[in-house]
Amino acid sequence: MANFPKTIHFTGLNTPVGIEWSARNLDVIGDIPAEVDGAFFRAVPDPAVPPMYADDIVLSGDGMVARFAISGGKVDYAIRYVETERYKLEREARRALFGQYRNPFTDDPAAQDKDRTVANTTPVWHAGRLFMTKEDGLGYEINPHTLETVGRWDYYGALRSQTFTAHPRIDPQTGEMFFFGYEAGGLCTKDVAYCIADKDGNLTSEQWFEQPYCSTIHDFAISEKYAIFPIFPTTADLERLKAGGAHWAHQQELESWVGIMPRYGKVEEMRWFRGRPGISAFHLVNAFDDGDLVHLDLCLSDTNAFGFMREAGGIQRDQREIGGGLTRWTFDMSKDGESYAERVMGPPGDMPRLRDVDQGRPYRAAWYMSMNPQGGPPLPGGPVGAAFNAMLRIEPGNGRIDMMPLDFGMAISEPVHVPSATPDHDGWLLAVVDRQSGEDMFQSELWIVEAGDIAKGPIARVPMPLPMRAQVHGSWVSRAQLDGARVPQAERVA
Ligand code: V55
Ligand code: FE
Repeated sequence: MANFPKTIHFTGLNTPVGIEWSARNLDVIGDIPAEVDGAFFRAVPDPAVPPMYADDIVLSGDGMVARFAISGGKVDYAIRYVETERYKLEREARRALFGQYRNPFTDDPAAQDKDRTVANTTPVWHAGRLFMTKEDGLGYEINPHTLETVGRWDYYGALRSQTFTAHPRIDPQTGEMFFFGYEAGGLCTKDVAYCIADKDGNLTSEQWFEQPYCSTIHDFAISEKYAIFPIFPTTADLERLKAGGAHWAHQQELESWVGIMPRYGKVEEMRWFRGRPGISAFHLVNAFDDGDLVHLDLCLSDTNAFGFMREAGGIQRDQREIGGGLTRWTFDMSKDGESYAERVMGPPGDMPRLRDVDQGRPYRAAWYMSMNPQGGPPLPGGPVGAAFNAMLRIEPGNGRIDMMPLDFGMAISEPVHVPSATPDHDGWLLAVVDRQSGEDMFQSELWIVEAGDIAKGPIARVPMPLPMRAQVHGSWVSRAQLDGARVPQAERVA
């Protein structure tokens, strides 16, 4: 990797791998329960060519889609590049044509007006299709059996938004996918498209509204009645981009907002609640209705978790000095006004997971990643540069918190949740765990953990034969869902 910069974004756990590979029948230590039957898809940013600028970041890495296929206690693995327009152009040129993160004004002329997205954030399964998504562009459909790229997904030309979130929400009862795109009308616009796709994958609704300022809306939430859009003061500016500057700058003094509208309503019905200045959250756990109240649980921090977004806003703060916690916001929809209640429920952390059936509903337990107080300094790596080394399970109803701590020199990436058919059984969590084994050497393993008893550690482990670059998000797709996969159709071209 001699041609990559020697920064946190390209060394340690973030060392580029760039190998498309597969392996069958990986070694399994312990027993994988028979109910764990399906595929764990992972989104892994991994730059295929060295970056144009030495200060490039993990978030710019070309998306790779990986799959652990698990059945009968056996595990196969495969990983391939998402063949975005950008990936194909740069592969052909054998060098970077696209410049800074989300700044087209820094691109090579050969990249002009081309699709800049790297589809590297979340594998999304809906209505029999798999998409690789990133919030700056449309998703790319992936053949879930071969991991080949089918093409850019725009709902048969129906979607007007230029972007598609990496965090759509699927209602477990209706099968509908609720999603949005921000900067929907183009670079640095305040336009947000709020959309619904029905259970068959057809776009049934797309409405646009303006957010208070152009912020990075990374995630949103649905309850049974509402769609909820959090607006945090990390903002984009076209003049800054034209001058070659950063897409995002965090503004510590600027107020935050939450927009709430009936999920089947009109965007004109949006109610705006005003929040504290400077706060930030990338991921929301869940939202649910409780009479006239709406509860929103989120991984809140007192500033932006990404160093490059803080620095662009002139904020000097060490990663370890960021405050925050798992937080519940409660909105009383029967009252007028802009205020809401706030209560801290758990330690700081991120990458929350929920059972699919609990989406938008009251829930018994959620899981998220955090820091082990006894785990020593975090391993450098992952998108923010410091990897998590503990998993937490929280029961918001009674405040109970359990931990699966990892030892010194270990890191965990976001798990997926696998449900069990047994009533009251929490199911399982599957996550990749990395262990430092030498200077710039890491051993990765897939861990299978009982979701109701995380403190006892993994019940099965799958050591990986090759290094693996840090993942962003993952998704579990059951055997039944895989069996219902649509065969990619030939008429759709990239
Ligand atoms: C995030 C990740 C991204 C991105 C913007 O985790 C935000 C947050 C992997 O890419 O482009
Ligand atoms: Fe995310």
